[in-house]
Amino acid sequence: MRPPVIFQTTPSSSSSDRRLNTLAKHFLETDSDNNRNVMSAAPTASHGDSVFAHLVRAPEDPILGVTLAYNKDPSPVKLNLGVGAYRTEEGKPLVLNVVRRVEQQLVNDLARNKEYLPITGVAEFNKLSAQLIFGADSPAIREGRVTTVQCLSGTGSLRVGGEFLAKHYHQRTIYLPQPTWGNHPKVFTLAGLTVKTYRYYAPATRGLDFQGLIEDLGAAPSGSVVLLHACAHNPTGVDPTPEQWEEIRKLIRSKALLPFFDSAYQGFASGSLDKDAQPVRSFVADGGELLMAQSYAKNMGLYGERVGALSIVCKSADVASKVESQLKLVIRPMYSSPPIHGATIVAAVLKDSNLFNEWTIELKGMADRIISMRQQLFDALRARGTPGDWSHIIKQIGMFTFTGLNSEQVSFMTKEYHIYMTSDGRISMAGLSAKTVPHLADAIHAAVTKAV
Ligand code: KET
Repeated sequence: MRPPVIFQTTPSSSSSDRRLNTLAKHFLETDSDNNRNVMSAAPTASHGDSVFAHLVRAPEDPILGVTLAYNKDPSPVKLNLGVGAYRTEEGKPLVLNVVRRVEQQLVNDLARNKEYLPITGVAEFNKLSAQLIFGADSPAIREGRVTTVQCLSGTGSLRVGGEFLAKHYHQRTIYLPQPTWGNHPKVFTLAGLTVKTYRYYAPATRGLDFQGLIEDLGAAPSGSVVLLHACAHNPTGVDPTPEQWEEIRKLIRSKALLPFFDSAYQGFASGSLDKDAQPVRSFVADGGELLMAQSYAKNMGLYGERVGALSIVCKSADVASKVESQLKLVIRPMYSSPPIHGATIVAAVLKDSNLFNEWTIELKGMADRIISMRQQLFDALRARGTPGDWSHIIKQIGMFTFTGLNSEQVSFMTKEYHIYMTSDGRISMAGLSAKTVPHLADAIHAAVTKAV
């Protein structure tokens, strides 16, 4: 007699049928020695301790965790100045008009599909992104010496670049400015690089420690990688002057250090995309090599779409194409290929001169609103006679003010005023509005005059 069939699997049966069949067989198989069900002996059994029971709870992210704490606060006056994300005067997230319009066009275009992108992403997006940062007339692009791959926003671009360097570059040490964006050390350490720091910020002047920077980069072993914020340094809001950039460039080139630019705020420092790209372009113009991580999170408001690009400028087109072939080997096992939606939006905006102009106007509007918040906060503190020199609020640039408030003062402001910011005293100016400036000024005044 034939054995009973549990689930009949025919060539046309669905994959769920096949899975059920396999599962059923597992249940019926018994351990012939002691007649126990084999599954009950497995470490993932439904009873007993979790195989993850030994885990300790990890702390929240120092930046993104601020938003979580803010969300839990029921106070009507609460204010989130933590994460660097633009808000309108009404305190609402902003989707740019130009983005909305392009999205409508994309939805209506029935010729579009959702096939996998190539490993390197949307080709047009890559070409236009390189032009945006290096300049449309960049000789490096013309000569085919630049390879650009679409990545998961700025963070993903940094990570892919870091992994590529750890695999293929002879010097595995990367120097980060002190302080820097809190995620940098983690990204590069996990990519396989050794992280060291160079002096950047002078707390006494709340400005650049240019001497310290030159000394530290001067003492770095030849070939070391140096991370540079392309503009609007996070968290300090302090950038080198054009003359200082020139000295930094000469030092980096004379010591054969390898620059790795992080450009998360192009257009947010001065309001001009070209002006903010100037330091980077001078490094490309000297013919040397570099890495560039670009993000469209802030300047096109595409935070959650995760749109960015990694470019590597090489000495020759031949090297650039080999570099690209190796970047594909980094990306494929990491996430296979990037998402299609955000990069298609960016490409549409960058390639059409009308949409591009509209974008630059909206971008300038965001940058100008932040600048006006700086002035309003400065004036409000002056009006209150708050002790201390607050001129750095108007001198610093980009999305953030590095207030100089210490972590006790920050916790005081959170507890008493429901104002949320990172514990290093950084506030996102983009989260402020004319309506909320007085509340923040009151809180800072109280923190400075009353807190420990
Ligand atoms: N670089 C810098 C300097 C930076 O400030 C950010 C984000 C990124 C890269 C990455 O952005 P992405 O969204 O991956 O394109 N900074 C803000 C948000 C965050 O921490 O994730 C912030 O500092 O608030």
